[in-house]
Amino acid sequence: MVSTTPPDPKATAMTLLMDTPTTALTTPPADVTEWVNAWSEILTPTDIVWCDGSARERHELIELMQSTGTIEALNPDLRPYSFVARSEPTDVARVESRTFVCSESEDDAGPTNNWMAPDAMRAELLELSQGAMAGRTMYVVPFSMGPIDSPMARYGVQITDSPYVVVSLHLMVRVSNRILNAISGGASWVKCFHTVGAPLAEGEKDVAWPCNDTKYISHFPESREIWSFGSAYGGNALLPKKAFALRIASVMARDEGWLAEHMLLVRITSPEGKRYHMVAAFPSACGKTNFAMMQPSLPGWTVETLGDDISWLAVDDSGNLRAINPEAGFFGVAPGTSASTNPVAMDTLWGNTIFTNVAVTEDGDVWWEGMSKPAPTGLTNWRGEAHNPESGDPAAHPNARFTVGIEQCPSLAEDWDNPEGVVIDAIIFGGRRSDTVPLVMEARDWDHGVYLGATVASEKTAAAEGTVGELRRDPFAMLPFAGYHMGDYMAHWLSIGETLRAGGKMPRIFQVNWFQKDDNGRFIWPGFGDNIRVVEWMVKRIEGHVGVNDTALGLTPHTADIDIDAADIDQDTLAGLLSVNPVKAAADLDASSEFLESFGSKLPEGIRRQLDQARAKLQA
Ligand code: OXD
Ligand code: MN
Repeated sequence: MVSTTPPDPKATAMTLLMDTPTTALTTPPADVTEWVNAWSEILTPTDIVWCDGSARERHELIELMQSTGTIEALNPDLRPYSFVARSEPTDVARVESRTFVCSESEDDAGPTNNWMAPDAMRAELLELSQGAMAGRTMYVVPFSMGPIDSPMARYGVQITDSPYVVVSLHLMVRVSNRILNAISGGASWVKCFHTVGAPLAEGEKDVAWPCNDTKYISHFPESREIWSFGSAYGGNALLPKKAFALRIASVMARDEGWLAEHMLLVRITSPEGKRYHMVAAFPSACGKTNFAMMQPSLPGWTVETLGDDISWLAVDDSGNLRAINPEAGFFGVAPGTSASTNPVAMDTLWGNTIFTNVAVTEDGDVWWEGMSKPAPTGLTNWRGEAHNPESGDPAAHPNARFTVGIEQCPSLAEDWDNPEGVVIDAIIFGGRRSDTVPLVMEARDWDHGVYLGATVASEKTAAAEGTVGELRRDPFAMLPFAGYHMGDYMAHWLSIGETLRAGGKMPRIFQVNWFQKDDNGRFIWPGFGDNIRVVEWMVKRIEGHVGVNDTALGLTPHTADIDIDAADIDQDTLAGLLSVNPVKAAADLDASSEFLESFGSKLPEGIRRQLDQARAKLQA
């Protein structure tokens, strides 16, 4: 991007800490240029800027957004080179009701996705998009999901009229000209079109957060395209994240024989120095970022961060399951993050961070519910108004977020960018359940593990619109993210098991639930750094050091095998957390079964067998 003003040296020094190496762009690839020109004719932007991912480009956009009021600088002495954005109150979360999978056949989208015929969706969006970028700049952002040149990486280009989105992409993914050069060399790419859908008339003054009441987040799996209209928020607008790395990538993964999953990725090192790599799928806002940055409470254990939200997994030539994190940054939920729940995240956010919908303190720093108690006085709330503590309203929106580059994370594994990825020892599924699901269970084998993933349910959080607390079935934490029929998706998981059985190391599969509550509605398990106690048990299982109870639901620990020394919990309480209540389990099985049966003939035989076995075990 051509600069008009030289960046401030102090700011540059900081932004350079996390700069993406760029390469001079030769000529943009013909197919990308053609696509950009075709959209430009429809959208009629004032100008087109090809982005290169450089610190200078980011700095210019940050200055531009400060001048339009999209972001405000925080106090540089407290939060250097960091900014707060306040969204429109109608644009605060993923809108699942406006998210569509437009496969050629409705059957391919399945009952868990909204579907519209691709031609009808294109026609509708083309009409809405006529002149939609008038008065705005169209940015062309080339990016790689995964280390550039990794065999597991996939490329994309996003066009957008939102500088907020461009800067967020700089922090979240690898933006670089190198991708355009790779595309010129024949690499395939995903076409990501995004507009906030808020054209400006001649001379019209812009608003701080342009968006449109009409929203569409539409996916065309066959042509590997995403068309997003009307929102500038998170997963609706940062298309490489949920739209590409999960919905479109899950289809690519089905076609090419790998897995694109809503999973964190960590390296655990035991006191003996042995390393284990684990992925864990929990629904949105259920603690993936906290787990990925865990500070273990057991001495001698370390957790290194490789990813906090998305993992791509593939069986390598030796038959082992390998994983990479396709992203390069965090778009984390701020409320609840504190020096005690996630000190690593707090350190990660020292500066160079865009905060969205958080509260701001009198001295110009950020604040959100759960960060400290009592709340400071004189807060400005997420809507930019003086916060009234009497109102009962939170000062920060419950889905307030931080956007920050991964390299600022103190617990980041040194080799996080390794194109080879890491070999996975354990896969963990989990949901937010007040009761019914024990603290931890191990699957009997791969197929039972797939069944545990298939039957995950979770109480809803603020990450998407809807009623917080309501229980919903969320298989593999992928309900809003699988880009094709959930029944076929389960069959694909079963088939990966077959491939793994044929050769390499079979990862163990576990299910966890950190969220059981007592009669007063308080969480029983201490969670956070104490979750290492459960991980330690998993490692003992992997090493064959401990036995299990074979319960109706799965293999549970002997109470004595979970180390609760110096934890705020006693043996009886732990025994309760590990126990299976047959009445609740039977009711849950009925609910799972009804949900899974809605897939009809697409429900794989392997899952149906597991349902039958679970019923037989519960009745025994
Ligand atoms: C997220 C989500 O933003 O899952 O990661 O909603
Ligand atoms: Mn997520």
